[in-house]
Amino acid sequence: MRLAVLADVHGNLAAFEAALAAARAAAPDLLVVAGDVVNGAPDSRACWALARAEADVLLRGNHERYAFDRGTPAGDPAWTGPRFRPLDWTARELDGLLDELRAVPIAATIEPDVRVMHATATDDATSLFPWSVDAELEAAFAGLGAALNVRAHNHLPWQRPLADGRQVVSVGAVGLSLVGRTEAQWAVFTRRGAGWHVAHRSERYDVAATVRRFHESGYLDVAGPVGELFLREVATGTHHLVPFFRFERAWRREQPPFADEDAALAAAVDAYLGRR
Ligand SMILES: [Mn+2]
Repeated sequence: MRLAVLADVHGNLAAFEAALAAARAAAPDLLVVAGDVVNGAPDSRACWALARAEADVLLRGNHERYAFDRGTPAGDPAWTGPRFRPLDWTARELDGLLDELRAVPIAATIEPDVRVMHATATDDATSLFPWSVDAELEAAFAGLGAALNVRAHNHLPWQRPLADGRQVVSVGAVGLSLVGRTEAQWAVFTRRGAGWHVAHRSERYDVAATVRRFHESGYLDVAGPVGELFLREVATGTHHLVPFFRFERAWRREQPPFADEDAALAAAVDAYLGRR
């Protein structure tokens, strides 16, 4: 029994195609796409269509939820504001598909001893890292999940045992690698006796093709300054959104008032990128 798990595509079609080709070559019994297929890079619609066509099991993540809850009472009002302009592009891309996204689960039991999820078994946005304290990891899986729990969401490949011997494996990101290299990451699980062997995999892909899509699709005109930060993350394989928001908090304290939030954000991104 072999399982391929791909997650966190974030609209990066060239990366998704490369990871899918490698996953297919591994001849898995089941191919799972574990959420955050959309939002970030420009090609959310094409990535969603490819996920629907190729995945034996399709899960959604928090970024699908941002798209379908945006502008509804369930959504955060911030999701329609300047910081979420990339989501304007994504929502436009996904026109007519939002009910379909909403209908997809965040977790699934795919073998009696294997549960796959976007973040945790009951939540699509809980962050867990290799350096998370044991109590945090235990709390996220207390009474939940399976012998093998496969998650994604934080764009880092790692694995840790729980105190009771169950395993938590986090898979890296297909479309938004944040490990300092531009690569499409996924994982393959092979049953070995009573347990599972995991191999974290990474593929080279045509990063320049994805960068061109940012410039040629019209995305940057809609997504604005935060869209530029997504472009930086894709192009470099390093964090820019979290460092920017940290930078911005300090930077804003030194600035005069701005005419509006779009202007403030544009100036902050310019300052962060060293353009003024
Ligand atoms: Mn996520």
